[in-house]
Amino acid sequence: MDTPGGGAAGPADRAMRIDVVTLFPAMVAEAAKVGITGRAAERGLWSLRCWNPRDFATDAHRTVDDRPYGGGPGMVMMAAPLAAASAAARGAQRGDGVARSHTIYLTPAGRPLTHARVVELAADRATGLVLLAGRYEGIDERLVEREVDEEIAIGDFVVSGGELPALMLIDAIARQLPGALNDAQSAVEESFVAGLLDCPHYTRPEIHEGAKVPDVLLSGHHEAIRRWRLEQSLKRTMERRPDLLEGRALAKEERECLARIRDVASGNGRRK
Ligand code: 9WO
Repeated sequence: MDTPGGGAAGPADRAMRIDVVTLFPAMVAEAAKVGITGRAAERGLWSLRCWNPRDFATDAHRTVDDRPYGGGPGMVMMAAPLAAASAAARGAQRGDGVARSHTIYLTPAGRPLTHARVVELAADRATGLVLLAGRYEGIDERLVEREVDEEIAIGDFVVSGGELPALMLIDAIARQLPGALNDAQSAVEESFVAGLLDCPHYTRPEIHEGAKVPDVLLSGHHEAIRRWRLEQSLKRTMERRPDLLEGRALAKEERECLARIRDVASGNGRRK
């Protein structure tokens, strides 16, 4: 299924090409048209094509799955239709001027995805990505051995298919493409990239169900607001993801802020 992306792009700012092998191409194509990924495609930053292994099945019933050797529940995706669909994707990437292809299988057994890996994948726009989205109980291992360059897990959980993990990977990559984000969205990105969780956000009305917006955010005092937001990010990160702080180089202001937060948390909070 063709999902035309954006306009032409030169070598330096060429559009990133991503193909998805999936039994549900419409699910992937429609979801990718929404929000930041859709806007990035319209801006010519990336383009999507989907390939359905069922279109490459050779029998009259367009069979793509079969019972597992060795017995057991469920069905396994057959190697041949997947291999033919992957080859078609790679061939189309070559035909469209993509220098090389990198095939990624989305599976809980893969290497956990990190921001660093997303940045690497987004930076190499000369390499087309072919994302394999499995269904049923999995795919024939011989396909994995022969065709897959990298296995990626989005998290330690199992969902019904690889399509949603593939869409999460696409979304994370699209956000890294120059021109994809506006200033506000970049700010959200920056906070995670800075290694901190985001601060709390508030909008109108000032009182919702009796709960007020923090006074500092209404003060118009930009430096006080900046400090409050940094403090809140550090506090949340310390409480929810202390691992993000381990080994992270802290600026002097961040160190002092964390010390104050820890003092308050341990009950030694000195009034200013
Ligand atoms: C399922 C599974 C369960 C335990 C350990 C390893 C596993 N691999 C798979 C698998 O590859 N399943 C196929 C793809 C078929 C069933 C749907 N699939 C899937 C991929 N479910 N969940 C994912 C997934 C992918 C990336 N990150 C998290 C979950």
